[in-house]
Amino acid sequence: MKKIPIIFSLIFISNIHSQSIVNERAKWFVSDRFGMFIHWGLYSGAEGIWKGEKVRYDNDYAEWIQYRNQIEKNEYIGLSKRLDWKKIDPEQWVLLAKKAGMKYITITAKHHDGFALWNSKSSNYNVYNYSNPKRDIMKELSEACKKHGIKLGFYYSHWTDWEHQYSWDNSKEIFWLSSKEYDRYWQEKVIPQMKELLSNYGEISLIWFDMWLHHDETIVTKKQLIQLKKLIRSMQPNCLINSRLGLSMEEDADVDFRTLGDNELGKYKYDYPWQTPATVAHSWGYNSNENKWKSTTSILKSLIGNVSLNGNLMLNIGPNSNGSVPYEIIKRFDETGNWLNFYGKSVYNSGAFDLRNDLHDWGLTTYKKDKNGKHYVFLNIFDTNPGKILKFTGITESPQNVNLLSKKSKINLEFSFNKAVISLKIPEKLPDPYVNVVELEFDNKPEVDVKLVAEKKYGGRSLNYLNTITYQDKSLMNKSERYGSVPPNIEIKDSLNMKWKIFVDKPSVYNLDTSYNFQKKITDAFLSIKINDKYFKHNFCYTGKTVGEPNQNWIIDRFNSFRLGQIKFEFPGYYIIEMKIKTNPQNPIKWQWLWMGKI
Ligand code: JFZ
Repeated sequence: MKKIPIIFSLIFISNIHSQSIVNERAKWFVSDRFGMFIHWGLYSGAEGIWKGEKVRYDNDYAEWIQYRNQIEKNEYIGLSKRLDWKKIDPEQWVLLAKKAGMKYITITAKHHDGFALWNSKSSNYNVYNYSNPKRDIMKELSEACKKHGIKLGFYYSHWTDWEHQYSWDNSKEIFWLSSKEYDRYWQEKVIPQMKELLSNYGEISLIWFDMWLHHDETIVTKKQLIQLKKLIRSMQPNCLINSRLGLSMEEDADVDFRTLGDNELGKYKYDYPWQTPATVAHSWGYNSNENKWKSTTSILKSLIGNVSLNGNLMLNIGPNSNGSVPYEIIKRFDETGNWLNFYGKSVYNSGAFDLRNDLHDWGLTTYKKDKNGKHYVFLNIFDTNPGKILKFTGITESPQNVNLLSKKSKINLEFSFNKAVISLKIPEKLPDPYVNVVELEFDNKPEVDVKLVAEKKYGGRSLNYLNTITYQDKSLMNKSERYGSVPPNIEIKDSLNMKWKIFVDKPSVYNLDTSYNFQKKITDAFLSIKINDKYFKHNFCYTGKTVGEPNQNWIIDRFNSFRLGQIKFEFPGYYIIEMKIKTNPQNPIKWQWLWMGKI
């Protein structure tokens, strides 16, 4: 029998890579960028509390309350009486999505509890039988979506179902199922219900499955998954399927977009469509115990951050027992929608630009070519000094126009261009309290130099293992440890050469510092730097130990900064910084960065 890990925190997604190009089907998806997730069902009646007790377990997802608090089915179904059928109004959810600037909705048509939110002919365990008056929530929602021009998708928990006798109920490690029994669940519930969802609710834009393991590690078979996929393709050929279907790329590359982990924002640029499912607090279903809300700025940063890497954001609401959404969410959604009203061109139909997305510390860039053939690079500014100069490094031709977007009209910005740096004068008063957007307009797609290391907001450059000229194998980097008290570093056991390229736009003087950890008291390990014809040499010194967390017995190797000297650039231009580190396997060095601090 296949073994299934049961502990939630140990679960991670099988990294299913979807298609490597955007197919016709997914064109709308990569243009829309922002969607709404809705978790609502019987669990919403509990609101995160059962018999006076909070939802159990550290990962206290409120929609898991039946499983976590061990609620019997006959008691759990009683929650349908707590749901306030007079007040519940799915159209309100659609209007909220619209107001927030979201273009599509995915709702939990059936979550793990197995309860269908529509009038299902294949299972009595559905909302039509347990609402008063009888309701088909999916019908109402699909009509409201149609009315307001929002695309609709269904979340369907295929692998897990806590209701059906022969389904996977997350406790079956104790009472195993035979594959034959499981297939009964599949053929009696999953397939017929999927047929209903694809027949009776108009056009369905996507089906969102939720299996976070590869099928090899579950009771589900490849055959069953392919049956499901074929059914969708035959009934609604335009409907997208996400990667949590549970097949791997090698077996079947035909999934439409990749789903990252819950609240896992993008780190890398992908060419294929992908999406982060995210919450505003923590739970997906309504949880009355929660009060840590992400700010509007952080929501916008998550959205823009994903778009800057060709990804989408799907942000969740968990309406409560009367179908209403917490004020804190409404407020943030209003603010987000309001922002998108004015600055949405940086998000909708935009994607990654050709430069590294972490190049600048003032914000992130997005890019689009518009209908008229103009090219726009959007500078989404999170952090800048009003009245000061903001520098954009990496584009090697001058924009035709530079505008600061605002609610009234565009503000033409003064700028200067010098070979690879565009300098903008940021006004004293910025138009937006969250994220300001500057658009650089070009007639052609601008040429870039991807190798340059940009200046930080306060001047200076951090040269490290990841922003060298030559490709570096990222996997060799040691990640930060112990809550970041040990910073990311590269361990050098023999020798390593690195090279960086910078552009200096004005004559200037820099201090050169380097940071590392070295635990030996010898002198045959050294570093040398060459810039033009100037050399800097440094013998690695013993950096010793430090306490990682005050008043705790937590002693770590120390990373310390050392001054190497000063370098003067008399002329503007491109410069190469070359660094050599030499040591031997007995004396490894953990090297962190070279800092060029502007004086
Ligand atoms: C799943 C559900 O269990 C949860 O209730 C919610 O619907 C969420 C959107 O999806 O939870 C997951 C799924 C995948 C991971 C973590 C939680 N994962 O891959 O890390």
